[in-house]
Amino acid sequence: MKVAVVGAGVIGVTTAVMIKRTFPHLSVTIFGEVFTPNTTGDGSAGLWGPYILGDTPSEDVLRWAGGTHRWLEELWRSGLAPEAGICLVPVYRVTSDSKGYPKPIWSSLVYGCHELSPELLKKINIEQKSNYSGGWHFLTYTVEPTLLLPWLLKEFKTRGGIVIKRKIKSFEEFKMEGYDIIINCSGLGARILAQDTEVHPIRGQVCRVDASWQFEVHLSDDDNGNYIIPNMNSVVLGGTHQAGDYNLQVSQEDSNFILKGCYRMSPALQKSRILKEWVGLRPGRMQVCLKLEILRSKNGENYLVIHNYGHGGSGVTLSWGCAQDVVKILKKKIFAKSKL
Ligand SMILES: Cc1cc2nc3c(=O)[nH]c(=O)nc-3n(C[C@H](O)[C@H](O)[C@H](O)COP(=O)(O)OP(=O)(O)OC[C@H]3O[C@@H](n4cnc5c(N)ncnc54)[C@H](O)[C@@H]3O)c2cc1C
Ligand SMILES: *[C@@H]1O[C@H](CO)[C@@H](O)[C@H](O)[C@H]1NC(C)=O
Ligand SMILES: *[C@@H]1O[C@H](CO)[C@@H](O)[C@H](O)[C@H]1NC(C)=O
Ligand SMILES: CC(=O)N[C@H]1CO[C@H](CO)[C@@H](O)[C@@H]1O
Repeated sequence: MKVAVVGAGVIGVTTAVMIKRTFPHLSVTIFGEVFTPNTTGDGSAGLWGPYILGDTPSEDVLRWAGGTHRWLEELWRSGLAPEAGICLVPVYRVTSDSKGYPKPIWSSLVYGCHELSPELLKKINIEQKSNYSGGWHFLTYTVEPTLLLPWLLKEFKTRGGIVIKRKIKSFEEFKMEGYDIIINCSGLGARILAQDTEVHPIRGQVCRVDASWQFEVHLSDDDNGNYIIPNMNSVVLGGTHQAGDYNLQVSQEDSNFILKGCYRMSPALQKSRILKEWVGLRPGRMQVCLKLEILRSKNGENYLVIHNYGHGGSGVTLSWGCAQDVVKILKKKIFAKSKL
């Protein structure tokens, strides 16, 4: 059996590793046009947290995000954090919404999640010149895709996985090359490749600075909110989320918004050095698409596709949990009926 994984972003790579680990004798090949350090995840801070997921059902979000959280915990605890780029960080997640911030559905997945007291909220509002109506404090992980992806690709290759840099024009190519199963992890590329016009770009611009003293995450869920997310060797300041915008150039207007907002939240950041500005296009969708589909090729043969795309602002957060579901589909629906 030959499996083709389309996509070398955080979704494709985690899925491919998971398949190779579970079914060591399968031939698994990753096809990608873009590889790390140039994928959508590479510019992100990789903070764990459901964000911009349309109306993806809560039980799916919890299962996928929970699977990833437990995986990060395992890696962190077993001392693999430096290679895989994982940090355990304290997070303040706040809102200015007049309804306040109801208890997040994912609160039991993170560590020590508790609501900010009115006193603390008041202090933060004075310090940050803000008007937050509610928020939560907890600990969770960041996992930097620029470190995670090379580390996972190395494991994939060590286990005999094949990696090919190539643009796929049509899924029919795979049938011709003798692949039995295609896993569709093409992110925004699914718009063209899978003719799914529901997938659309949600542009995000961020700025990386050198601020070794900044350990806390501050994240505002407001529409015009900013965020500060420390990674191992730099701190990510954000950010924008512009739906339908394909512009990959750094915009001066966005830079001003990011720096002004983050300097207001944490004035000490004015002393930090700007390392890099970056733009990425999140694969937005009303719901994450993760399902098996049997398609018919031009010459009338059936072939199997498992879709795994459209992870919006949470691709890193959902990656491992989604990969687990792809493997579940392979086990139950495909390999149960055929001899490997
Ligand atoms: C500014 C910003 C900050 C973010 N912060 C976070 C965060 O803190 N936490 C979090 O969880 N998420 C975050 N995200 C979201 C996260 O980055 C994305 O959800 C995730 O990277 C999507 O991964 P992906 O693998 O689906 O897509 P991509 O990384 O875009 O990968 C798609 C892959 O498919 C390949 N492909 C597509 N079409 C074809 C084709 N026709 N032929 C061959 N290959 C093809 C591409 O070349 C690429 O390899 C952030 C995003 C942005 C922009
Ligand atoms: C990433 O992009 C840069 C700039 O376009 C390019 O030089 C580099 O080869 C790319 N890296 C990979 C691994 O494709
Ligand atoms: C803060 O929010 C409250 C309640 O939503 C509102 O009445 C007030 O005007 C806001 N203050 C500022 C400074 O924006
Ligand atoms: C060939 C292929 O995989 N196409 C499918 C990708 O996903 C979308 C959305 O589910 C389908 O409509 C395509 O047929």
